[in-house]
Amino acid sequence: MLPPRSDFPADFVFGAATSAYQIEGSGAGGAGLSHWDTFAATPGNIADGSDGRVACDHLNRWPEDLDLVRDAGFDAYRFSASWARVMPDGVTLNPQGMDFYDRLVDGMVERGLKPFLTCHHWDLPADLAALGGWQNRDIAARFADLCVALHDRLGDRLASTATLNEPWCIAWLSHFLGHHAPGLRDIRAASRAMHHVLLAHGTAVQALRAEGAANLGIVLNFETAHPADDTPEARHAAEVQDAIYNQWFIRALMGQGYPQAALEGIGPHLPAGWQDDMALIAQPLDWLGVNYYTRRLYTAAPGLWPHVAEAPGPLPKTQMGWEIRPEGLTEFLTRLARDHTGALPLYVTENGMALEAGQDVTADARRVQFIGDHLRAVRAALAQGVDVRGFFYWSLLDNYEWAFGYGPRFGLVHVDYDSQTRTPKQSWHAFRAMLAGGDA
Ligand code: IFM
Repeated sequence: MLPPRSDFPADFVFGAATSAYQIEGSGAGGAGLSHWDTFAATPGNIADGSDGRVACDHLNRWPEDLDLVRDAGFDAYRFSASWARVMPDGVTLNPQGMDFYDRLVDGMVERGLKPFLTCHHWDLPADLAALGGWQNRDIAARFADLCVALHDRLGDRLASTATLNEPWCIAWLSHFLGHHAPGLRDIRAASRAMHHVLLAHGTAVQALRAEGAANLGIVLNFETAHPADDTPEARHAAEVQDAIYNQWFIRALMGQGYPQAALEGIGPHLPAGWQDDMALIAQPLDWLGVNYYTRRLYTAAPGLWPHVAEAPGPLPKTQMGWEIRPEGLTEFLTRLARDHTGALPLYVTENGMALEAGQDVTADARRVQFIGDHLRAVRAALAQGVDVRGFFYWSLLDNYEWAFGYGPRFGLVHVDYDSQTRTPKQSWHAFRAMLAGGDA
């Protein structure tokens, strides 16, 4: 059961979220190659050998997809712009690409949906990746140019603009753990990316403000890091993991400096003079986006820093193997307000679960339960006085789950990738009933 809409403030925003590379179809519309196209073209990187060239063909089917957002009764749609579509080489404007987002935003407005833009959700143009991507300090200026170009064309209709989605994934997951494009496992590359991604954010916010842009934020992901047992070693491992994942970005953004437990390993590899960038990184924000999915258990690993290894957890899991722990969402929302963000409005910009393909495609009662439990977790944070302004389900559609390919299905709407038929699942109907004010 989903909690009734009346449990939330009258102006609380309910939405569904997607990202460009995961749904649009990257191989059309004058787009350049992104580093996800090239990463996916390299054998062994993607579980099923797939890529995002067609994905959900949203580039052509977006009116039907926006109808699904509207018909569920959502207030808002969170989407991202593909950098390689807007600027195929990362620099030069592609009018055809920008026209697509112009039509898409018009389509949202026509349907009464608030457009929540994310300027970058991981599909870095391959030409910029070839210049070092997030390792190269110049990325900050290039990214600011992208954000300003998007604002100049779309800003008059946007309800909100986020600079980046999940900088931990852009930097650490992609340059240290090697799981995402560009697939590096290199502490120096990762450390530089950890800093430059924040520098790019700060540079972009400053440039956007100069253009008169309003309602600016950034979307961070948070994962509960618990010790796997009660040993000091496991407790230390969980603290280091928490510092890298849950504190690095928010502390820098709020002018609190990088956490010492992460600086121990990352500090020696940061670009020279990084301290001079910290004021620019800590630009005032209008809101923070919080993505929350799971908690993980950690134990000490021998060998090299960060001495952190993941241990299996006992809780029920999603298809991704992610433990389901809704109270972690309440904990993060209250912890953020208490330790970092104060009165800054928070949005849950992503929360959702994957189920396998092949299960009864639309009878996703487990997902309805998952969403209900997490909405109740948001309600608990509201009851404790945290200023949470909205909740976006990830994702509107089944889509390309990055290195996992098309196996995991997070959607409220099933997508048959052969026919591109969309079929709303039980969870979509549950949202529709709830948002219409009935029982879900
Ligand atoms: O699909 C991703 C999304 O791109 C970013 N946040 C997490 C989702 C599920 O893994």
